Amino acid sequence: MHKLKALIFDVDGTLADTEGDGHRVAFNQAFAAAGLEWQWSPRLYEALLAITGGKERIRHYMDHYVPDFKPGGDEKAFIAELHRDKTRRYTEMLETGAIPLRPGVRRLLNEARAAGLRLAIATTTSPENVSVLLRKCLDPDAEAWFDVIAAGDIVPAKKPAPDIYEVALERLNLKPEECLAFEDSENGLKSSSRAGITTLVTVNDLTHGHDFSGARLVLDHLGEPDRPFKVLAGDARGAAYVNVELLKLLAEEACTDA
Ligand code: XBP
Ligand code: MG
Repeated sequence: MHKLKALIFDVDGTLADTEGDGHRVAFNQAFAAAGLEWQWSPRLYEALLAITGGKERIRHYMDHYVPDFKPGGDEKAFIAELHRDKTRRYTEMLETGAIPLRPGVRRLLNEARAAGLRLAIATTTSPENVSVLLRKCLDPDAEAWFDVIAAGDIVPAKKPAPDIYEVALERLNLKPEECLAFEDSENGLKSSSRAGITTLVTVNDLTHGHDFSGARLVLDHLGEPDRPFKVLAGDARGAAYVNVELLKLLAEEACTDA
């Protein structure tokens, strides 16, 4: 018998393709506004995504790509201020023009709610980014659909550490085997797997080359009745799109395997 009680979603790259045309652009705008000549090209950004967390990513860039650069004052405060401006620009971008949700996301969230499954978020990005994305891209009331939104700096160690998923489990008051996680990246999959949660991956243009061994199912997207997913790894049990029935089967299968 399956024990599935909750679905825990990553945000960036999983709910919507927010990285390339969203976060990356906001970082570059913040750099320009601060008078810095830094430009993160799509190609460079793809490499920088290996470092999760915007502040952590800026620090990594400074250490490895512009090692001679020294900010006037305290480095931590400099990065924090730069990142604050990036967050302001990113949220403003979403307020004025929503980024579309990935295929199947809205449908699956609605079906899961109707079936009595609880919803949660476990993400590296800042909480204000999650709020505006849910509000503008999903539904004005969408924040209330999620019992738990675990985001950003509430954990000192970001993905691939399991901490953010562990916080989500603790706040849901559920065991890992009672949940399924949805991720799009290797760091995300490592994080959810280390927390003991069975994970379904939907890849995107920035992550399709990642190592997803350990995922229960790897798909190109969640699919819709008129837009079937492609199975990249795992057994989709003959399904053409992800629905609650398939998720219950996956959860049951994971319990039997354990
Ligand atoms: C998302 C991230 C974040 C975003 C930017 O990873 O790594 O850093 O790129 O957001 P995941 P912030 O999808 O695995 O949670 O600048 O707010 O950190
Ligand atoms: Mg992600």
